[in-house]
Amino acid sequence: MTDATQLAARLDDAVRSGLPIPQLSLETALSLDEAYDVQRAGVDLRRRRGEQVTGVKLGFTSRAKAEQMGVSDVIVGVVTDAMEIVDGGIIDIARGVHPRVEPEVAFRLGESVDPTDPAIDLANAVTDVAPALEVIDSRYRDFRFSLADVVADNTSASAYVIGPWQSIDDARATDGLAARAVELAVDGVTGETGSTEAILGDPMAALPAIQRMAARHGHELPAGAVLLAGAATAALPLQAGTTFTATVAGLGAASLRVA
Ligand code: OOG
Repeated sequence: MTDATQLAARLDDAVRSGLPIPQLSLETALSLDEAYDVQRAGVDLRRRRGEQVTGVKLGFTSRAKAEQMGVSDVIVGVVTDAMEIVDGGIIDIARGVHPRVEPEVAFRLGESVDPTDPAIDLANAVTDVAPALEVIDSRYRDFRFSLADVVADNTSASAYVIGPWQSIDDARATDGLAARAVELAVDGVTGETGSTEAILGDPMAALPAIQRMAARHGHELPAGAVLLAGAATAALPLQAGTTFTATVAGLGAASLRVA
């Protein structure tokens, strides 16, 4: 068993037990590339359990998020069908270690893309856009980590909800996607507010970033893949018995009930 497989198994145990582990970087010097190897080994474990990869997510695209977590580089992670919750669906709070939720913008690919092909512009393959919620749940104690730690931990990916899809062309024709108001509400009361501008200045800017990261770290971008562009505000802790709703002006809303 390689180190990456062993480290991935420790993170996977934390996902399944709900018990946090110490940061890997406290014991093991992990380069960023090695951290992506651990992430890949963790995704392989999920695949062997029958999970199917549904897409990729970008992290730390927002300055508020980066400041909240004390980390600054953009990172990429993988989402699977086991993480998907239908819009308005229920998440069991007992499933996580210390889950938090954040409002996002999601894209969907109409065709498969080879991210390593420099002639390809990922934006041209995107057909739809939607408001989304992402549940992040660091497997590390106190939600504290280095950049390598969080990459190894599949960028804290835990669950996601996609709101109504609409055509990217229609959405962009009316004012583009930048500078749209974003709200994260808890039981209908405003919790966090922000703007899609927080996502790299414009969520469209997440696409070349995803392409570059996917090419570098070997993530696939098949037709139908969901691309989560990153959070537009700081994250809020999930609380049992509450409903979280992310609203993106002009795109609509996505919601999640916590049981
Ligand atoms: C890492 C994941 C951050 C985002 O949208 O910035 C992320 C974390 O904060 O645990 O998904």
